[in-house]
Amino acid sequence: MKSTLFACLATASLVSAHATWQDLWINSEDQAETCVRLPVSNSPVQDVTSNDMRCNAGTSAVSGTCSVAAGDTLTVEMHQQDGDRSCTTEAIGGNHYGPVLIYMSKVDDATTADGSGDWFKVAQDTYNGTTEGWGTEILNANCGKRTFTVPSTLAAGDYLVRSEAIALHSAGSEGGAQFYMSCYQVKVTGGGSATPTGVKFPGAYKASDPGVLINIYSTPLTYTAPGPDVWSGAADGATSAAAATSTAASAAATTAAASSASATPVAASSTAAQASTAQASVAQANSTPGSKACRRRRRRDFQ
Ligand SMILES: [Cu+2]
Repeated sequence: MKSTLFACLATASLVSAHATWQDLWINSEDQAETCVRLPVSNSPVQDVTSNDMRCNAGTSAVSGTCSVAAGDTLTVEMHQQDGDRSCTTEAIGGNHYGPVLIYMSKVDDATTADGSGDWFKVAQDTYNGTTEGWGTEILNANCGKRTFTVPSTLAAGDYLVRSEAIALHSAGSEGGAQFYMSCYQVKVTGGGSATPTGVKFPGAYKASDPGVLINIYSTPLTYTAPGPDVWSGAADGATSAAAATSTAASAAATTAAASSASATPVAASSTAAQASTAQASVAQANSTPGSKACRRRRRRDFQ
């Protein structure tokens, strides 16, 4: 017990909270901030009816667009402070538990688009009831990085990529959920003819959605992420089926997850690999001394 308490206190002293999606990788190539609409602060959006739900508050289009081939991977990267990409600092503060979701929206010109079009979901890490692991914990275990595959059948053209983390530590009352998102400007090359339909921001989420208004400290906990399902044409569209991995696959994924804590993101080449990597990362996050035991104790300590 004594060591658990110590671990909790040690963790608490490191927690500082808010964060910003700020970097992008194309496959294993670091684009840093060249095509992100960088939020003006690391504070969250909390009004789901606001236009700020599209690409964060006070952001505007930038000149850079990152080019990626359909079927290749993008990695979005979050950190607490702009420019601090250290893997020794949690990507998003320790008690900011919640899902990580990634959307795309086809636009005429990524350097001018306002985000008012249709958004479809291409990836998400929500909550794993078996390991009691959240998407934000997977993110922290991977140095703020989340890799996803640009759907190979997607029509070529300009897109906005919207990465989002939702912190639910204070979501037990309406308006308490914290939304952290950034838009990246990309141009997809190759691909097919798919133009998935989607949802609008604002509009996709309601303050009363079960994935937005929720006491995450209640047990047993089940969780349904807000917004649509992951588009079936996306590599992540079958994540739940792929989650049942063999011991061998999990062991391999653990190695991959461990290496992803360094500078190069994991280039998941298949749905199964990505899902098992996520599983391994959750296990890794939850193996931190006292992490699960601390969670309930920490819950009122931070905003
Ligand atoms: Cu916060």
